[in-house]
Amino acid sequence: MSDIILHHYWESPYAEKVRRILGFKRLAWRSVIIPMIMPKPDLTALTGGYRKTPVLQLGADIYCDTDLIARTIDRLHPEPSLFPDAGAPLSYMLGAWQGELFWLAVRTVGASAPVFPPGFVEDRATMIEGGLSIERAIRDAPAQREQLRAKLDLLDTHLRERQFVLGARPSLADFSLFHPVWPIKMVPQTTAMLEPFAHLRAWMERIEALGRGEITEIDGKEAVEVARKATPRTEKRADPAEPNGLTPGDHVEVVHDSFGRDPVTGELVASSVHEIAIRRRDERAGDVVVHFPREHYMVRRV
Ligand SMILES: N[C@@H](CCC(=O)N[C@@H](CS)C(=O)NCC(=O)O)C(=O)O
Repeated sequence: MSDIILHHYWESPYAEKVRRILGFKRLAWRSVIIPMIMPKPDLTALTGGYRKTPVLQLGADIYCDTDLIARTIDRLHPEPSLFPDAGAPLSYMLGAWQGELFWLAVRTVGASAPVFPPGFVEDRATMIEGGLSIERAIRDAPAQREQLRAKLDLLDTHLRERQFVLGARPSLADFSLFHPVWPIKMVPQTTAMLEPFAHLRAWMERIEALGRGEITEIDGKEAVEVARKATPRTEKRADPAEPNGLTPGDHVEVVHDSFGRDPVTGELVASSVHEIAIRRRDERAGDVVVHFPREHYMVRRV
């Protein structure tokens, strides 16, 4: 089995979701710190254009998006399960709420403290269709703080009766809902927002107690070299029920349906109801297979 390499930066909430999953599974992993803003030359050599954080690398197989990263880690390291009590569908359904919580938290933290480095806002503006208006962000900040409080209250009330989001054991739902609250706790100017929510705070401590696994640092060039020396492990697999009739060998483009719409193109290798894998060749990384989830991604023949 290939070593786990996670491409991330420490401030990224979505990366924190995966770091905590790796802690929950007590896994050893290699950490590659990627830049917070573009360009990210080592990362995009592997992904073919996807620039978001985090990305999981297993040899020459590259996994984009935390939904698929979680599924992949759980498939390779099934114990303890991320999906106890058949909780996978509900965990994924809560993903949309995770996204709402994430945006409210990021905007509230950003409006409360100087957390964004130079060039950050301009960089993120390129990822949003129609750009990003600072005036609008400032105007909406008070209302978003209230919306955020309402969400935190729902989570706190839910956790009054339970140790974890789906019951007695941690599941993907916990990691999905933990990471957007984490920056609110970490940034001193917003920590007090969590004060009224004792159940939520106790739940966060239970997740933090899981740690982040055993970490070794490597640099991006080394990770590209790992891919170049490896052979992708993904076998050709057609999905007989593929709604648009896509089959292995087709040239396709995969793009997220909203934030960060950088397309990745390649030859379809395998697809199923929850995953699509495309092969591409990179000057530096060699032959790689890049994997995406199906939910929230658009796949088109090119
Ligand atoms: N749906 C994606 C969302 C990831 C995401 O939006 N991550 C943020 C960082 S927390 C990001 O990519 N920001 C832009 C960047 O890092 O370049 C996932 O689940 O992985």
